[in-house]
Amino acid sequence: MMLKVGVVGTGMIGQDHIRRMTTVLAGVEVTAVTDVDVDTAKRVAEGLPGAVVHGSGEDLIADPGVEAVVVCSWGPTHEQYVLASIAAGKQVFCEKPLATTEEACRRIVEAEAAAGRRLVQVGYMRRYDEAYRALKAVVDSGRIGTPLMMHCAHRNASVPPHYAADMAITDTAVHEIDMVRWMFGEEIAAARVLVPRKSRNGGDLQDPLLLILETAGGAIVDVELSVNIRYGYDIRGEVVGEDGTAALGELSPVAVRAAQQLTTPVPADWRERFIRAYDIEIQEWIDSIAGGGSPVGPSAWDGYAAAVVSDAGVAALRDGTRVEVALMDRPALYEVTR
Ligand code: NAD
Ligand code: ISE
Repeated sequence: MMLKVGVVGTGMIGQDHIRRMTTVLAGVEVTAVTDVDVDTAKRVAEGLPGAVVHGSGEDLIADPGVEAVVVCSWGPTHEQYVLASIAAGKQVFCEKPLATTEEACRRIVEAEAAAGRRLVQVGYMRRYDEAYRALKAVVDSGRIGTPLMMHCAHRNASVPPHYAADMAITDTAVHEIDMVRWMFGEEIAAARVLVPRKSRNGGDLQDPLLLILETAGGAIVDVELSVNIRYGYDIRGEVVGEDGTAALGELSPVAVRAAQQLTTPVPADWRERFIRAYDIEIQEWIDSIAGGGSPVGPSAWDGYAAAVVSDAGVAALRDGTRVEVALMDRPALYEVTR
């Protein structure tokens, strides 16, 4: 049986997920697409025999030919499509962030809890990345002792024109926020932001930033956010434990020695760096919900918790202060997470 999926938002990641669902993954077909940019949606649909182009996300969600929804539109539009999917009783995979504010995520959590079953998965794909999984396995094994600190770097070669000041936290650092909660198995308790001098590559953006996160258990994580670094897409992470350290390895499968130089390629962007992680993430989502099951990946609660920390990060950036994080009580639906 093929799971019939409708995609809301046919931009960069929407097209990338459509490519993997149609040429890489099993048990899925894309039966409908929509985008506020109708021409883009129509062009994408040309490569999808039989797919319907809908005039709105709501129409797509109501389509009986759509069993599950993949939301790949801009962050501020996620809430409306996730809530509409829950109301329709349809499974929804929502690209990160779940929504761009705590209040919006809370409404999603409350709607899903009222529905009484998991219908939402959030696209935090680092949890599926081989290197991050290997790093977590070392941390969980106790081999480096209790983790005390983590150093991270999140570097984008460039960002699109609609990338606004807060997005360094809400759209970029939100990956580290989710990853740290998962890596340490703890909530994040407070955030601060340090502002170094500005890169000439960033235009009006304050770029780079240094986000400091404190976990509930007292570990400290620093995250360098450089979103116009030009040389490529570079994601780093090193956990410092009591007895040792563990870091994400160099990811290139090849190193070239020529003309007195040693070179290894740097990925161009997230599509290249995390290609396998996205494949595994979406395949596991399809497999978990096919036949009426529930998703087991990052939940609406994870999306909510990341948004609360991200709001704290935005406030810390604005006010230059340390901002504490306070989460609502976790509904029983989310007691079991992985
Ligand atoms: P994009 O601008 O390339 O594409 C977004 C598309 O959504 C555009 O075509 C736009 O016209 C459309 N859109 C905007 N508002 C809409 C609405 N109300 N209804 C329907 N369509 C609408 O952006 P992108 O890079 O593809 O990012 C899309 C989402 O995916 C963002 O939430 C982003 O954070 C997320 N993302 C995740 C990753 C990841 O690593 N997991 C990587 C890139 C993007
Ligand atoms: C983008 O939306 C992503 O999610 C990428 O993984 C991240 O590196 C980038 O900074 C975001 O804008």
